[in-house]
Amino acid sequence: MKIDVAEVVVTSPDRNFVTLRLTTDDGVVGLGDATLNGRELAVVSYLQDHVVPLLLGRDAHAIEDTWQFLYRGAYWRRGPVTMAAIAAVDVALWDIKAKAAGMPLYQLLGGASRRGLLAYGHASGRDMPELFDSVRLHLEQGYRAIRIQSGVPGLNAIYGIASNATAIGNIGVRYDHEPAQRAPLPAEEDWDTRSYLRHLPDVFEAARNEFGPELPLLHDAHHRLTPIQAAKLGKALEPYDLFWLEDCTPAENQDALRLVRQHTTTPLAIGEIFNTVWDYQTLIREQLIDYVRSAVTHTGGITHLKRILECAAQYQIKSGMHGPTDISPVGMAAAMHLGLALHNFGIQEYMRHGARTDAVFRQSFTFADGLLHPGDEPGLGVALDLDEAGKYPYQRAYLPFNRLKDGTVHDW
Ligand code: GCO
Ligand code: MG
Repeated sequence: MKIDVAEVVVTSPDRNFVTLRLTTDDGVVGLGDATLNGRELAVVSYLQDHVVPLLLGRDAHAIEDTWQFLYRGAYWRRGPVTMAAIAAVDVALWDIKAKAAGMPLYQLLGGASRRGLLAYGHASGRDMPELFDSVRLHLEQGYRAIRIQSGVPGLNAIYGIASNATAIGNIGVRYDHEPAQRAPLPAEEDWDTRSYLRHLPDVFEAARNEFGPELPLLHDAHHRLTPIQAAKLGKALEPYDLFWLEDCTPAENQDALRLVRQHTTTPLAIGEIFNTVWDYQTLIREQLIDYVRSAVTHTGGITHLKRILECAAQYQIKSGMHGPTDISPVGMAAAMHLGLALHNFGIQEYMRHGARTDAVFRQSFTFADGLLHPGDEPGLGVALDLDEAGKYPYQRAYLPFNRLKDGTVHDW
């Protein structure tokens, strides 16, 4: 079975998505997600100009060989653009292999290790009443684990706070706060770490008083703290029993988490902007984290993320795969199949896509009683409707950026 056609499809139903669509000489179609939020067209070029010519005529079954060929053959290694492009090829080939075998992909990855994947959603509010309404809405929608992000008095716009609420279909309201606005220039947010550190423990105390001790609660600090600030926050949050504190320090500095770890037992998660196993070497070997946050889409696909998670398993570190709306339904399906099969699955981030996105990408997953399941269709269980996709051309979008009160650009 040879790769006969390789197309890169860019569509922007609710936001931009980049999809690689491979067709074999006997007509099997495989899909891979290559969406890199705010830098989408760099991956399109990497695929179209440099990878597609290498794929035509290759054995579609040779997944490991193709991975090594694309990774080592490029010579220039790692990085989000390269690893998203390789991920798209890898996932499309797994989709093809599973369809050829007539099985849902998780069966090829070892079979189901559980009934479904515990998923968490994003609740947020500018103040506590708004935040609590958002938590209640998520509970009504079936979530059994919830990330909470709150406004900070004195700051106008910060990461993770819903700016608008959109009514969608029969599932209620989607809080559309995922960053990357369709805009000619990035939006500016503001930040003050001392105000945040003072305010956040009160938010968690109020949330525990309101929703009780059982509900798993998570929080994302989005890389904005120094190691000692993160250590202080982790300690302050210990009474509220977080499921995890995410990205507390800038992700480039693996050593930072050694200091954080010395001071707090709050579980730590990191990795959404990592792209290879080498970004995790220190973190895994020294047991400095509890959850691996990488997405299949940005980490070289199923082949490479499985490798990372198998290393992590030796140290009791679990998966917590990245799943905001900038991971396409194809990338989400890949995460669900891998998560269902892995022994050391922890939790899956899951935000709902909009109705237009769901019409472009027809999906077979289910979400019931807090658990996701990828479904039992052969392959990933996602079909790309090219006519629908063609209705929504690419629109330039940028992630926001952040300034401190004195104007200094800060981690966003
Ligand atoms: C998360 C992430 C996202 C990122 C986004 C950037 O935890 O889901 O932090 O909200 O900011 O994926 O493109
Ligand atoms: Mg995050």
